[in-house]
Amino acid sequence: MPAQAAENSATNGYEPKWWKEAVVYQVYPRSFKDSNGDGIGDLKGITSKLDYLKKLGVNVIWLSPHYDSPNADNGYDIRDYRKVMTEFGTMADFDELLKGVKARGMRLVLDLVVNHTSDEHRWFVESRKSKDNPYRDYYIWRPAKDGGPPNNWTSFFSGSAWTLDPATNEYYLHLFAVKQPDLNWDNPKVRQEVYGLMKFWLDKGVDGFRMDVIPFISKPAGLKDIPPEYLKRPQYYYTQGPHLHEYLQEMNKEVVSKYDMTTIGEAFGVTLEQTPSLVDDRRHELNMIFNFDAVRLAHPGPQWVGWKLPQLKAIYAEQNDKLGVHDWNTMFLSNHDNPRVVSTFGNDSKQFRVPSAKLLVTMLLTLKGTPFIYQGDELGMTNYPFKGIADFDDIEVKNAWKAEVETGHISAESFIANLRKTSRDNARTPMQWDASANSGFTTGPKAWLAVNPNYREINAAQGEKDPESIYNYFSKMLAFRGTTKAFAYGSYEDLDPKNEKLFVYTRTLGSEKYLVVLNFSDEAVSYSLPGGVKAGKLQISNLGKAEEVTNALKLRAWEARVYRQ
Ligand code: TEU
Ligand code: CA
Repeated sequence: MPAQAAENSATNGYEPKWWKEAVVYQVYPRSFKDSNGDGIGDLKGITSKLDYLKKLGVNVIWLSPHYDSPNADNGYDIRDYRKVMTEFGTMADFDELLKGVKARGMRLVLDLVVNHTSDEHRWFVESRKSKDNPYRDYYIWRPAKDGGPPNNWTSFFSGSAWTLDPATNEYYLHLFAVKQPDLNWDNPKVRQEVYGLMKFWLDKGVDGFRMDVIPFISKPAGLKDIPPEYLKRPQYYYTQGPHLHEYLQEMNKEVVSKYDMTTIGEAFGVTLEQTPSLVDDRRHELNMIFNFDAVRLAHPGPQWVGWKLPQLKAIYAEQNDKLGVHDWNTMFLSNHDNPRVVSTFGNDSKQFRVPSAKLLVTMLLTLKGTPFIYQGDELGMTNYPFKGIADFDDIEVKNAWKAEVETGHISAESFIANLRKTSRDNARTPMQWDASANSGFTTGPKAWLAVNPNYREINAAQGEKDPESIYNYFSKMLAFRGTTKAFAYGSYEDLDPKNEKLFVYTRTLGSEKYLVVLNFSDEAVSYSLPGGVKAGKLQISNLGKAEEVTNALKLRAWEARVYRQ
């Protein structure tokens, strides 16, 4: 046996790493906690809630962008990478937050948004001035073609990905909003700027980066038209740039390899087949990526299509098959770009919200891959009852309204009905801290986005007080996972992939074997474990004590159990 493999026999061949054993909690600063009553969450607000996060039991905090920004896309349009967004506070507030995170033995991961900047970034302000400006080549400029945009590329926020700039009468590329011009990574100066700003934050002591749409940094050669088969899902085309791996390896050599840090690529448009090319640890590119197959199962495109349990299981089985000991996976079903996890994959009715939210975290923390929890999931926060276009803030929604509803392609009713299930704003409503006005999120008269009206029942104060709450169950599950290496490194086997109601799987590390049984339905289910498997000793159940069993289980609606075999 090679030395390395022998060394890693206790971890099933995986090289042990802190980021493989951690659970990450995503904070969306604008909606987490407002400290000064202006209705906008801020860094001081986050610092004031670090004890809450520590008590919950998460190890790493990922902060969505906190940099200076005109907020065309809530901070994903950065004006100055070395400055804190004024609404969020000052650099001193950031240093205080980082200190607080470290003092509690947690880690901080920042968002690195370097596929594009804001159009108000100094580089773009210069770049658009003239064709011979020293910053011209920091972005992607092209002349018109046949009196229109240079190619057929579309923006994720509706319309062409090209905007004509009158100053020089050329088009610039923006895969997202008009105010988010794409950087030209083929320019070595741009890459050096990025490495410099990464070091700026790493030298302060942050523990890594979640990299926004990182597979888009190298554009497909020749900027040709999107081929017809990709037109509906251009993200699978935009990830085909020829230099992606070269740039990530360069970034690793110049920055990442010099720090004890983690890298998580947001890999919208990357297939599972392509994944090892980004995360195989012998390639020195990224530690792990977000694959969208599971999170977008019910809405792979803009339209809600629903989902079935065997489809979700098939995704996890395939991930398990296609990723080897040199790769690593992530597990997540929610973030700031997706609707609420309990509303999408559970059942957010009065009767089943609590058990289904608990079931979902049982699953996320016992599947293979580093779990990511989105703020408010620990309270079972739900989608928002949107009534009309005025209820939304998201630029994606506003642009789509103009493109689809105002042009008469879609009726207002069906547009809003779809958004109630799919909109990003579902996840962006303020954290529900307590039953006081504006859910205790702000002391001011108005939060930047309306609080979900269910905050009087669903809030952190309730969660911390009630021993049967979703919050306390999360905390128990997090502690369990934290002390059980089999959930990080154990092998995975789905015992009944076709079952439409139950998800039944094992995680095995050496002699340690766990059986997870999840009832994803509104009904009780009687079930005999396949192949005479015995359930073993019950470790955790989301519905309190379950009957003692050998191999015939009676599961209540949305019941989740973990056994040690
Ligand atoms: O998201 C890009 C992405 O992959 C999509 O989820 C996208 O936001 C949208 O849902 C397309 O329909 C990242 C950020 O997470 C998102 O908040 C930003 O808006 C986007 O990049 C641009 O920076
Ligand atoms: Ca504030």
